[in-house]
Amino acid sequence: MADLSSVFVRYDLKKEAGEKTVAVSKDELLQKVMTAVVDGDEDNIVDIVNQALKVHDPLVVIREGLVKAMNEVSRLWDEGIYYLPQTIISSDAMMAGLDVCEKKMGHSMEKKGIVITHTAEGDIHDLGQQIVNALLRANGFEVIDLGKDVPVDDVINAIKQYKPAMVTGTALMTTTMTAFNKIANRLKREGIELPFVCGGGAVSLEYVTSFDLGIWGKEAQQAPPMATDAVSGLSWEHMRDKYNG
Ligand code: B12
Repeated sequence: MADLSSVFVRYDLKKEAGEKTVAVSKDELLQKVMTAVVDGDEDNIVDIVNQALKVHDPLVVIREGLVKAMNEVSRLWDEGIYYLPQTIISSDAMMAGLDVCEKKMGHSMEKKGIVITHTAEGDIHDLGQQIVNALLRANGFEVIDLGKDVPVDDVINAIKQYKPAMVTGTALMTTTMTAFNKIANRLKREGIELPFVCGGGAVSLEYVTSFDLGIWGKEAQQAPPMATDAVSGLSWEHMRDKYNG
């Protein structure tokens, strides 16, 4: 009888195992989380994250485990070691881990205010947005998640419908980030002013501050304090001074 034991071995990863190095955490449990995401270990990520959550706060698991692991995946991609399949599997593992952390954080009963989040038209890179969603919800904000690849018109219509205190956008591609100044210009033309926090690998401080309403978000952790300021009535100009000044 033929030996089929190695039929599911992923030779692509096996071959590259020597070449990839996962960013090292001094904490064994966080290191396991990182390794599981980088290896795309979808079978075990939930258990591994649950183990880490016995010791660490969910925000620490997100920041020191999941986000660091995706930074490592980004590096592996940039260096040509990872291709689309490995990256997709790692992304899925990260999302599964994030889901566990989000459940553990729970949602506070009283909502502090509404924030609309979206990933730019034409862009399916939504991991940054998902992290932003989780952190905002954990901090008691009502998140209207418009999802990924959201047409400019849909963002404008949602802002008119829900009247949020703040809107966020995530873009990972130079071709898609241009949706942000279109949104900001449309809002200004229609007399709507609110802080529009834009983040994601493609966008820079220079780009986001080149149009009115725009505030650059470097790290997802900035989203809750920014939303707190927006709800308390801080204008987009003051927020820009505070966070991008
Ligand atoms: C993972 C990944 C994918 C995954 C996406 C899975 C998913 N669900 O998101 C998959 C495999 C599906 C994918 C597909 C593609 N990808 Co891709 N992908 C990446 C990769 C490796 C990592 C991106 C990532 O998720 N980083 C981790 C997240 C957490 O980072 P982030 O979103 O930037 O968020 C952080 C901050 O920016 C910030 N943040 C983000 N949003 C916000 C919002 C607020 C309010 C705040 C405060 C902060 C904030 O917080 C986060 C950290 O705390 C990058 C390479 C790289 N070096 O970045 C390429 C990359 C983005 N991809 C790229 C490309 C070209 C593609 C494809 C077109 C490939 C193809 N030929 O099909 C398609 C895209 C199709 C499309 N229409 O969108 C290019 C884009 C080039 C460019 N500059 O235009 C990159 C840069 C790779 C490269 N060097 O060429 N990709």
